Amino acid sequence: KPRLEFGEEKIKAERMFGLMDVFLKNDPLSLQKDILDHVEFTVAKSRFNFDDFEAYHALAHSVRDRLIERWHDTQIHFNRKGPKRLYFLSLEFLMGRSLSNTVINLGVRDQFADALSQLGFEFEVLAEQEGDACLGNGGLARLSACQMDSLATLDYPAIGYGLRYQYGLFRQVILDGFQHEQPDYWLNFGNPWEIERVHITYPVKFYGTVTDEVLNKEKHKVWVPGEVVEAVAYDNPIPGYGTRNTIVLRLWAAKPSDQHNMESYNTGDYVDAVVNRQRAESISSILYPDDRSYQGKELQLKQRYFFVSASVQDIIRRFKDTHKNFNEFPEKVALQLNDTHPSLAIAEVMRVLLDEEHLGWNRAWDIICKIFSYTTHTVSSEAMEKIPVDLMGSLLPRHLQIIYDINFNFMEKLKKMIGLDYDRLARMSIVEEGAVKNIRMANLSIICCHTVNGVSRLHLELLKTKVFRDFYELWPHKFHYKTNGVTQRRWIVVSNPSLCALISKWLGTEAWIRDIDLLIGLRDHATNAELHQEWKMELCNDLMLVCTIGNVQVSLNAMFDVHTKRIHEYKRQLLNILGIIHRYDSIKNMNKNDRKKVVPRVCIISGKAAPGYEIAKKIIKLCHVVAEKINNDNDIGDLLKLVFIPDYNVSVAELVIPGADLSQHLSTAGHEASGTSSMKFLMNGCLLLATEDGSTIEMIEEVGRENMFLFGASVNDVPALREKGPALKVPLQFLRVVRMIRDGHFGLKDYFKSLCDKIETGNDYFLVGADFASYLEAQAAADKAFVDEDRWTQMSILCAAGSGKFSSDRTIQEYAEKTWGIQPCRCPS
Ligand code: B1N
Repeated sequence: KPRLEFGEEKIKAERMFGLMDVFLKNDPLSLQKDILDHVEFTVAKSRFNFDDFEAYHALAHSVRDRLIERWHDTQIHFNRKGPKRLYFLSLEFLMGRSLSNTVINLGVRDQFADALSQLGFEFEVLAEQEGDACLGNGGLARLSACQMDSLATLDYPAIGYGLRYQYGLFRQVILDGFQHEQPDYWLNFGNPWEIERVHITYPVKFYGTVTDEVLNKEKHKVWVPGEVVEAVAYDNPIPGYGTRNTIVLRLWAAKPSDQHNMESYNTGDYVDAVVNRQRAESISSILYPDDRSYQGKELQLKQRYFFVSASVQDIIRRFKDTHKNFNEFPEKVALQLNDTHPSLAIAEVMRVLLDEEHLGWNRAWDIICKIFSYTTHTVSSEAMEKIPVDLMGSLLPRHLQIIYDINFNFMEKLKKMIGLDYDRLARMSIVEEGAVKNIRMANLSIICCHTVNGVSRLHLELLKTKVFRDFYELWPHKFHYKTNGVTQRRWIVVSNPSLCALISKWLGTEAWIRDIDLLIGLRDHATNAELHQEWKMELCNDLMLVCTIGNVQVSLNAMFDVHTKRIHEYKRQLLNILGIIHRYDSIKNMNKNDRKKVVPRVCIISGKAAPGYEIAKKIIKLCHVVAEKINNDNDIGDLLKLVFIPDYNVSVAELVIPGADLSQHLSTAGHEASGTSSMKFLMNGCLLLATEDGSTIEMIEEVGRENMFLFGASVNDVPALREKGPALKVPLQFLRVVRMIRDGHFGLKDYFKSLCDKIETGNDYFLVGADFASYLEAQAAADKAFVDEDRWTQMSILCAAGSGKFSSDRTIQEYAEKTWGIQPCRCPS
């Protein structure tokens, strides 16, 4: 509703509208003028003298103006229509760079590129100036980013909530082959993609006590906090592709609050008080590196509650702007918990409904059970989050009471349903008894959410039969899965423009960029010689990758074999390195003739190890010493190279994935909930060498077993193999390569001893030895297929053609229809 309507006000309003153009224009002259204006007035440099970095900032601001325009329109449209909204709560978002993605989604990439070239700048060069936004660890965080892109593109009324960490995921620096961590102070050079909302702030309370008060003759709990911190909103618009819809990712930053400790100003030292206030900012300062073992650190819990409280206040404020009665809350609000990290939101909404809105327990509980859904990304009970009761009681005393009450009610109900099976009751209780009492966040989430989703079909099977078996037996209807997906906009259109053009040419349309099912049309051309020719050229286009590798000389005819993901024992980078040592050793022992038959390989490994994860760090060092040996062995030449690319992040992935011929996904079966990098490789026509784990199982159905290189024990084999212990048979080749490391063939034999011990028969939890023979066979099959160019090209086309299921558009549509109950709400163009 326009504010200025009557009399003089109306005249003012007309004048304002008259002064505005309806939309910003995208012709070359308007774009150039915009960019130069931003050089002069935003970056504050003379338009006659600015460098690439300043040009990037001016460009980014011009793009951002267009983004804001659409975002405003979308908001107005949503407000007018009042649809049910999805609130997506995640502590991690791996957005990477924004510029290229944004201009492509806005449909102005070529216009900007033309405008810039007339000014003497190259778009791609300026795009390289942007740093990565690494506000997350790995798969889970990049998944959130892909899902935001799909939510916007599919016109869903959604808002993402997260934390604006001042330090993103640590930077990995390799010194003498060892990983070192450095802080990623990513905001140092300014962030043109965010809009600071100084007026959108909420107080967040911590510590203190809970008292009883009587209000209107009813007893109420009142939480008197010991500390208050302010949450300030930073909005990051997320544009959809092929739509005007632009949604927002709202990130919270902690600022000192004026409510904080006012007395200290009056009573004590002014300077100390100001310094203390400043400490508030530390709450949102750092992203915790994931080591899959939540340690119940106070600052981390504080961070999570800070995020949850600000988001919940924002959601309730938005609801109350247009609604008086909370009965309608479930019709307007869906809250999605990305793993248990934000699951305190359950207790927080309950607290607000009880203590601030005075709804009464039953009404509040009824609402809670209708609005929350939860996706777990975890496969083992050990990795489930627990918070020590003492910590929770001191930081969030009222929430602990509420969780106890929820648990009491649940236990009473459960006893009626299953009787006095105390073991089972203890397993299902939210409170874990023991030397240290803990709150089990997964149990809390399952009890309070209407839906629990796994991230692949196999993952759901594991949840039902193992991790959440007790709950599944109680409430089978709650458990579902939505196989993960990735956005083809980022992973083909942005990162592989030549493949994108090729696909559009052969499908005769660009519609697959919004409607991924069309990709299947490539199958019709899978044997077409002309397509083969063009596809082969595309596959050979590894130049960017070669540049990324840096100073290692490689042959362009080689197979580019890529293994990129977090370094973790279960992901078995060690299996890859042992395989490489075996290949090296075999080549060394070959005669001249046999050497001629060897398919040259460039093996690329990249990934970060959690700072405290010693074994993972040793794997990185092992990779370096092995590379050192092989790459400098003249006897080997171009036949085998090993390169470790430091500091793996979204931007590195965008370079590496399009250039890969083969990618490795080696998790011990039953350990990878889904895996998403495989989906990006598959879309790019890269062949997969993989175990039958997580989402790979569904890939087999989509592209056919014959188009993949599968190996290793299946999920059902794993327990029996482990049980064999020292009796487990491992191949001689395996013993030989481990011996080479033990004997110091690559140096540092003492340092690598513990690593070798870990895969010693009887000790080898992740079954590196047991899977070794089968791994080598799959590698040999890949070599054989690579030599037959036509066969390889056809396999590659069929992989891309069959990758449609793994678009996050499909995932999001399933969530929207089956879990969240939201409808598209498309802003008119
Ligand atoms: O989530 C991805 C899956 O594709 C992967 O298989 C899964 O390993 C990954 C604590 C996690 N699970 N758990 C995490 C991340 C950060 C943290 O602090 C745990 N990440 C996954 C997407 O579903």
